[in-house]
Amino acid sequence: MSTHMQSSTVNSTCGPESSCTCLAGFWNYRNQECRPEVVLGGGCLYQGDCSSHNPVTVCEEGLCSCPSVTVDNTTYRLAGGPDVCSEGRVELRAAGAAAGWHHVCDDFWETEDATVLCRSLGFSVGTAVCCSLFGFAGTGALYAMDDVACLGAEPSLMACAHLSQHNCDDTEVAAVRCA
Ligand SMILES: [Ca+2]
Ligand SMILES: [Ca+2]
Repeated sequence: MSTHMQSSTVNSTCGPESSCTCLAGFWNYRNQECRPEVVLGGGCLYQGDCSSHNPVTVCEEGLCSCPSVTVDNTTYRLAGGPDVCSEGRVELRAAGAAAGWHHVCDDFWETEDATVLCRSLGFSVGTAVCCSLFGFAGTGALYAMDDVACLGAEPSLMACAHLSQHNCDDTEVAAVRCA
């Protein structure tokens, strides 16, 4: 939020006695600069670029992202959904896997699977969302899992029965709504 700047700067407004504040949509970086607040998926330099707009989001690899959680050497997060970070496509990165975030194929992607993923991210329940509602995998995207068959009580998605090989194209991206 806008707090007092030491002096006038770009994107600030100043009152009497050179009392300056950042304009709406900007945040005060160390009383030196009014930086733009950034929405989910936008480019960031500092954590405050993201959290000034939404305290839930984090600046990771230069983009405002939903926070990730690591369980048993695999890191999970949601992407492509609204700013609240309670829904989006499932992305994961396993230790030792090829660089970048990998996808989950939506074959047999169901309530139990979504719930395991959502619980590992700190929510209570999950609803399965199919068919790339929150974005496509993109050409050459990597899938880490297919035919996920959770029973519902597993600690993480990777702990569920699944195939590591897949037969999916880039429109078959598993997503969730968590609550
Ligand atoms: Ca399949
Ligand atoms: Ca399933």
